[in-house]
Amino acid sequence: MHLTKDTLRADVLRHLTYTLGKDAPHASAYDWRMALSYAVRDRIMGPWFQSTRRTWAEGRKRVYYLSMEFLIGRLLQDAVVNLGLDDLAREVMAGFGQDFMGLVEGEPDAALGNGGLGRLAACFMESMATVGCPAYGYGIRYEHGLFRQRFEGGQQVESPEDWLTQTNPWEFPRPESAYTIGFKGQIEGERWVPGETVVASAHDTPVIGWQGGWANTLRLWAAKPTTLFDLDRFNRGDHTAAAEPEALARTLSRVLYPDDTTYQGKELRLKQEYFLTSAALQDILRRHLAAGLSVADLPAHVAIQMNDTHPAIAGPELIRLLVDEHAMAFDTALETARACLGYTNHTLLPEALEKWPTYMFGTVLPRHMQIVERIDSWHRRTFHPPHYVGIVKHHEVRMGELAFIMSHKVNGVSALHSELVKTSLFPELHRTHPGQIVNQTNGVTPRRWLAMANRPLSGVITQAIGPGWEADLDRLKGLENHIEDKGFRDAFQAAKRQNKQALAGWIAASQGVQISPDALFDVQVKRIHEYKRQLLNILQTIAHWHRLRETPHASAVPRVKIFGGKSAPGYAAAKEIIHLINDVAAVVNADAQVGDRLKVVYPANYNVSMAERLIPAADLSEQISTAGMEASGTGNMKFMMNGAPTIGTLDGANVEILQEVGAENFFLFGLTTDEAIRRRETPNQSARAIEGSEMLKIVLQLIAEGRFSPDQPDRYHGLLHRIWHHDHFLVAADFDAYDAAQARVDQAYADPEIWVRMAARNTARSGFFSSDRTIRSYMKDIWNIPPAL
Ligand code: 26W
Repeated sequence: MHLTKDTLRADVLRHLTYTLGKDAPHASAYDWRMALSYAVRDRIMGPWFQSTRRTWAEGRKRVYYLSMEFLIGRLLQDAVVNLGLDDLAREVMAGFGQDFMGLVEGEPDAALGNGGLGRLAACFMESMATVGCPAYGYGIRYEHGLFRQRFEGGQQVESPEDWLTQTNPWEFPRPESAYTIGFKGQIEGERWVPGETVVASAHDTPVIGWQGGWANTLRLWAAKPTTLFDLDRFNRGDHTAAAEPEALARTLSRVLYPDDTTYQGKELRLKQEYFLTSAALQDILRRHLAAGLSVADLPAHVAIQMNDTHPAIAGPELIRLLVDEHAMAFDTALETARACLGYTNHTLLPEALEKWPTYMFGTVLPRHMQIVERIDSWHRRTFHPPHYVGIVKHHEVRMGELAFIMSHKVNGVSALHSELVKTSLFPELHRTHPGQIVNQTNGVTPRRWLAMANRPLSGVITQAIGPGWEADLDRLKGLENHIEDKGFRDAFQAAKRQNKQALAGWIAASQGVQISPDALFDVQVKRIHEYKRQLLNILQTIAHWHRLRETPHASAVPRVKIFGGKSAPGYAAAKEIIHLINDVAAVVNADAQVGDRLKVVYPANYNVSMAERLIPAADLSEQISTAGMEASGTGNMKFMMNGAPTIGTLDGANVEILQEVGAENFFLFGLTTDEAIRRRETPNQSARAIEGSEMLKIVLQLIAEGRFSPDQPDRYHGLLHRIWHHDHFLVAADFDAYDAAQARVDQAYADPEIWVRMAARNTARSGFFSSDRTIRSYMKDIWNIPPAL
């Protein structure tokens, strides 16, 4: 991958001229970014073709990662960093009078996901390319990704996102790879005659690994009509009706469902899930057969991973294709499918578990309904589970049970979560299929989240332990030997300070709030959800504010509370929390008495790019979910890598973070999973907790009086009533412990020599949380694929 400045320069100019049709003196920043993107993209073609050739020449088994979400973010800088073109690209673009980072920031995020599950899929794609795991990601090419968020009067307002209004330089349309997808209709004999059809048309994006050693394909499907246009109707003057088939088909890939963790039984969603899954499976079979292999050999060559239950129709669909189109016997088809399929569970929340009314499922997918019933009876006959266990129950098709039964391995995403999958989500199926549930603790890609997002710290790391840690993250352990070296500690601190200064500049410019880089940057960024307890954080912020006002002259560690995250549009309780955070921010930030000692900022429209700014500048990572409710968390790992200690509960992967980093470098508080379950059963548990906490009483009183909503003093009375009387998420029960943990944070931060050691130890001990480790573990335990690199 040796590339001189002159070649890259010439390539950028060539694309500007011949691909974009622009003369340099008239080129806009957009044109320059596109030209650079194409020039960089050219460098991916070599490894991409090479990887594909090797996979087929060596008859390698491939993984197919089926996901309704891929939360990718921007790709230009990622490609540049992975190809090692970072310095070159800066220099070349500067030569054209263009600021490289300015161009990078012009790229719209590919926001084809809601949160953790979608971002995990994107990290996995990058890691599969880095470790040399032959893989295809399959998803939907949503025209509109996750909605844009803005605040009006402190409240969330959504508007459509439209990343595709600009040309997407990273994708290749593949109109020749198209499949017909059927819905509804009848069964005639054993044959399904769909009543509606659409075409799934492929768009490929290459995914390049570290140092360009391997590249895989992300294949996203766009829905197209089978018949383009009703010409007869058009000629008769009925112009709107003429376009109907097109409009109908397009709705399928029009928009990403913005519901994170609340499931709604909408027919369009079921159709989207089947659209993705059927297109992917037809493509997998076509490729397998084109290589001259037989359908019976499928499990030796193909591993299919279902990212949650969203593509769980893959079980019945693969059986349908094998039985109806390849004349395989039903039981053989079922065993073949099971040998290929794996299912990852990402949530225990009952409201997130997909269940389809049998009438809807049977109407949209009549053949699959028959197959599901046969799978259920095969399962009963073969394994004799307890009589009440089944896929179809109470007139619903339960996708969790379907995915479980149709897979050879089921996995949770952290050690704690995987145990809870065994004991509380699928206890009977676990007893019926011992050993089928395994753990695969999540990870994140250190290329995007450290090498790319945090250049200052990456430089310090390379200076200390040499290059190459980016693809061998356990090597960060070597930083431990430098922690007692004052020069290293100063450099570590200086890198953090540089990131904080950059963030302060961005916040001043975008939010109009001045924050001091001397303050402790305390960051909670993630979807807004009651179980993640942003409410606990803002209540403690109020307590802190109150104390500062009571003791105006006491020396205190200055803090900036930073929030980021979107609520599902229909999630009223989450939207109320957003409103409260913004209301508190307005009061606190205008309080001259408190001044720089406390600021609250909540920039709107948190996304992958914003995470890349915020996380490297964070001093403290807020991971404060109610124990037993966060499957893993992956933001927690990104903060740790970037040298921000965690304040958190024993939940999800926090447990493993604590284990790796040690209790001295983690601010632990709160009830455990078992204690939380018992506490909820205690009568009046929240009222008792409030009565027992002087500070919490004051905080709730301030809100009740309308101190943060003077224009509408009773604005939060509903919210307060819920804290007093329900409080399922145990905000009151954990308040004092959280407040005390925050005091320990202040104490530690007050001594920079203590703090920098803690921060550096977090980075040094974060190697386990590389998604390379996660992917190698899936390859070994679930996919049975050896690495090609
Ligand atoms: C059907 C509605 C729906 C949509 C999305 C239900 C559930 C989901 C996802 C499972 C929610 C999700 O993103 N889960 C998160 O997955 C991450 C990656 O494993 C974990 O780190 C998070 O803890 C988990 O909340």
